[in-house]
This record gives sequence, structure tokens and C-alpha cells, in this order.
Amino acid sequence: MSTQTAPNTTGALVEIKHFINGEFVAGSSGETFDNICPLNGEKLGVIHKASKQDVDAAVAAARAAMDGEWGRMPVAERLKLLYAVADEIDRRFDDFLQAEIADTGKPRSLAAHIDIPRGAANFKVFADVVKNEPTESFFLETPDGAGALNYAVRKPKGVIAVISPWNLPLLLMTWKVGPALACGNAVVVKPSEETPTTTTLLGEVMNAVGMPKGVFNVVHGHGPNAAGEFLTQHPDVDAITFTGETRTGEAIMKAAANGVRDVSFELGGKNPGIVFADANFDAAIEGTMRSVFANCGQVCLGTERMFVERPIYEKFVAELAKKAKNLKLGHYNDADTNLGPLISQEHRDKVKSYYDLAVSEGATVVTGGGIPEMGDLNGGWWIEPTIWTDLPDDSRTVNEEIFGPCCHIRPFDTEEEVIRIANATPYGLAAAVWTTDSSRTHRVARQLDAGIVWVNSWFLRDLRTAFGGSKMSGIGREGGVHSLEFYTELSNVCVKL
Ligand code: NAD
Ligand code: 6OD
Repeated sequence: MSTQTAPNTTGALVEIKHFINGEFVAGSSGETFDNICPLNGEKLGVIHKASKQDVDAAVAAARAAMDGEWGRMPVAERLKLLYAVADEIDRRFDDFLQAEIADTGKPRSLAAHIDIPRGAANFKVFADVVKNEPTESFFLETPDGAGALNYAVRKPKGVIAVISPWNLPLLLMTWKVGPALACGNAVVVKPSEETPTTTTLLGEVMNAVGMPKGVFNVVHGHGPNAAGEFLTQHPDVDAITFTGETRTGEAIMKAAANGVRDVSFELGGKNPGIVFADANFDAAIEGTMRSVFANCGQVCLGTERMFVERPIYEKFVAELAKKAKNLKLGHYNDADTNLGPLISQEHRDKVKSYYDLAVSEGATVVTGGGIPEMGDLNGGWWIEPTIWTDLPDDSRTVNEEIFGPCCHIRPFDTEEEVIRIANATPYGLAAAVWTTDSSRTHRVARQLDAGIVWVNSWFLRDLRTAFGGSKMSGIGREGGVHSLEFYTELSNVCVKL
């Protein structure tokens, strides 16, 4: 077996090791598990499992980096390293692309337009944010009448644990590592056990640009009673940033309570898409095709609950179904592939169980609902794009996050009604509203319980804006200066004059 960390372009099996203190190292226990390609179920290689001892070594390396050269490095020099990381990801674009599509099965065109460019942008944008951070100071009369100069110093928090999911592996991991490093922290990353390769490749990038040892570390393995839990429970981790399921967030929050560590959580969603009769119909259909089916529905911001105003309801259902039936499932290298497989057998079983549940809850299956025949690719985790109607508001299918290429479409009659049902969920991540009435835009958007409301678009991102969820969809906001709030500690200095 090849011990390379580079992606599987030759058909050779790849051994994914931990990256600790600037070196690729095998796990101390010698235990590994298989990395499987979701496209066809073939083995891509093996992944080392981190023991407690491996996690200790990674955290110790990060702490040493904070106490050493990295902790003392002038900001301008630190930011130069981040720009170099972005450039090196761009230079190795094809390696990252191949690694990401092999781990996830997603279409090459999707990863080439979204995942990999964002991997580089996440370093560049947050270096820019730190470079342009305004400085402020206040000269005030204090309450006792004496003058004082107050100013605040932003300091890195220290060692940050980054726990990331499998749906947009490089994008979501660098979305946290970029600002963490820009602010001067050191990180230990635990990528999803399903998608370890691009995070590992980033270790090669760090070495290539001369990043000091220990600033970026990676440990591999599963969550409970494994690498994820060893990391979040580690007493020398100062803060934890996590993207993943709400249930996992609850477990990590308990771990973070030991030692009162700060958390930033981006969790699950069951997001509404709302289409008013005055919307640009074609744009709403096009946008909904993306918000329901992009990445095979494995996007936390996806709109699994669609609400369409009654005058255009029948036409909308028919047109969306027509387009969904035309989606091409296939190999990531085929230029006309729209949808890849789901990430794993376990996830396919979960999504399929919701397809079956929908039927037992009384759904009309407008299209899909099954497992497609994929010929040579039958060993992969395929599922049909699916649309339901006629489910009751309290059915599990329309209340629980499925994370697959599916949606339920329900008609509505009034603005008040749709706002009420859209908000009737324990989640509060995102919403998409389609209307050409500008007053309605603002009236509806501000009443929706969501961290992000897109109007006449979906997943249109400006990385300087606040991103995060309310209710059970998360804690905190990241993006632009909001990331600085989490990745730094503000210390106020008060000088009596
Ligand atoms: P997951 O919660 O199963 O796993 C995410 C990560 O947490 C993985 O690295 C996993 O190994 C680790 N983990 C699991 N249990 C752990 C534990 N007890 N302690 C420490 N680490 C643990 O999520 P997933 O299945 O990888 O991702 C899909 C979920 O992520 C969906 O619910 C989706 O909505 C959510 N998500 C949210 C956002 C957002 O921005 N809000 C973005 C992407 C995905
Ligand atoms: O674009 C982002 O920064 C982001 N965090 C996207 C999340 C997508 C969820 O699947």
C-alpha cells in the first residue's frame, strides 16, 4: 500500500496518517479503518485511528506552537503565511479536487466550482479581515470624573479543536481553520471519518509554505469514545468549533462544560423555502432545484420544507417534478452528472427509511422514493431525488432533518400562515424566500426564525457576513469580524490619566 498522503489518482490504495507537529505519523495503536468511495463502494485506502495518546501529542504540539515562534510571530508575517496557504491550495487544485470527489462521490464540476475554491478563499478572506481590523480606543470621563484611556487588545484564544463534517469537507474545515490561524491560534482538526483526505493534504500545504510545526495538526477517527471525544474532552483545548448534527453538538457541549471552554456550533436544519405567487417563477424553480438537490441534498442550508402560494402551487409542483426527473445521477467525471451518491451506506439507510416513513405517513410521492438502478455503480450509495406532497404538518418527514435529495411541498394562502408554519420547527438555520414585492421581502425576512434568510437566491455567500443558526441550529456566528469574536479573547486595558 502506498504511504503517500496525496489523493488516489492512480488506483493505488492510500494510507491516511495523522499530521502532528509537522509530520505524518501512524497511530500509536496501529489500528486503522477503511476509507470507502461512495460512488461504487470500492476501498480507497485505510485511515489511522487516533488513540488518546495521539490526541495528547497533537494538543501538546499545538500548545508548544502557541508558546513558541508562532505565538510571537508579528501579525504581518502570520498573514503572509495564510496568503501562501491559499496560493498553494490553488496550485494543487487538481490534487484537492481529486481527493474531495473520491471521498464524497460528488460531481467534479460541483467540487471544482464550490468546495476547492472556497478552501483557498477561506484563508485569504480571513487574512484580509485581520489585516483590515479597525483599531479603536476610547478616552472617557470615568463615572468618578477622572479621565482614563481604555483600549482593547485582541489575543488568540490558544489551542482550538476543529471538528468537521463530511458534506463539504475542505470548505467547512477551512472555514474554521482560516480564521483560527489568522487570529494567531493553533488548531487540532478532527475531520469526518468519511472524508479524511483533503484535511490531510492541507498538512502538506502547511509544510510547503513553511508554517511553523504544531500550528496545524490533524487526528483521524470516529466521534464517540474515539478521536472526536478524546479531543473535545482534552483539558488543554481552549475552545471548540464544531459543524455537524445537533445531537453531536449536545454531546460536545457537555464535554466543553469541563473547564468552561467556549463553543461555536453550526448544526442541523429543516429549512423553509417560501415561494409567493408574485415570484419570478423560473428563477424560483431554478433556485429550488439547487436548494433541494445540490450535493445530493447533503447541505445543511437545503430547503426540505417548501411552501408555495396556492395560485401557483400545482404549476410549481409539476415543474419541479419534471426537472427533478431529468436530473442525471452518475459518475463524478461525467460532465452531465448532476447528482452523486449519498456519503455512506449508513446515511443511505437513514434517508431511505425516511422515504418509507413518508409513504406510511400518507405522502403522495410526486417523483422518486426509491433506490435507482446504476449499473456499474450499483455498489455505491445511490438514492432517487424525491418530492412529496399532502403530508400533515405534524408528520416526522416534514419535521426531522433528512439530509437527502428530497422535499415536501405544501400550499399556503396568507403571509401570516406561511410565517407561522415556517417557524414551527426547533431549528433556525436558513430560509429562502422568492418574491418580487420588496415590502414583503423585508416584512417576511425579519419575521423568520433563521440565522440566514436568502431572498430570490440561495447559498449566495459573502464571507464577511454573519453565518450561523438560531434555536437548535447552532450557537454563535462566524464570518468576517464575527469570527474574530470567537477566535480571540478581548482584553481591556484601562489607563488612568
Ligand atoms: P456528525 O455530527 O455526525 O459528525 C460531525 C463530526 O463530529 C465528525 O467529525 C464526527 O466524527 C464528529 N463527532 C461525532 N460524534 C462526536 C462526539 N461525541 N464528540 C466529538 N466529535 C464527534 O455530522 P455529519 O453527519 O458529519 O454531518 C451532517 C450534519 O451536519 C447534518 O446534521 C447537517 O445539518 C450538519 N451541518 C451543519 C452545517 C451548518 O453550517 N449549520 C454545515 C454542514 C453540516
Ligand atoms: O458557506 C459557509 O461558510 C458554510 N458554513 C456553509 C455551510 C453549508 C452547510 O452544509
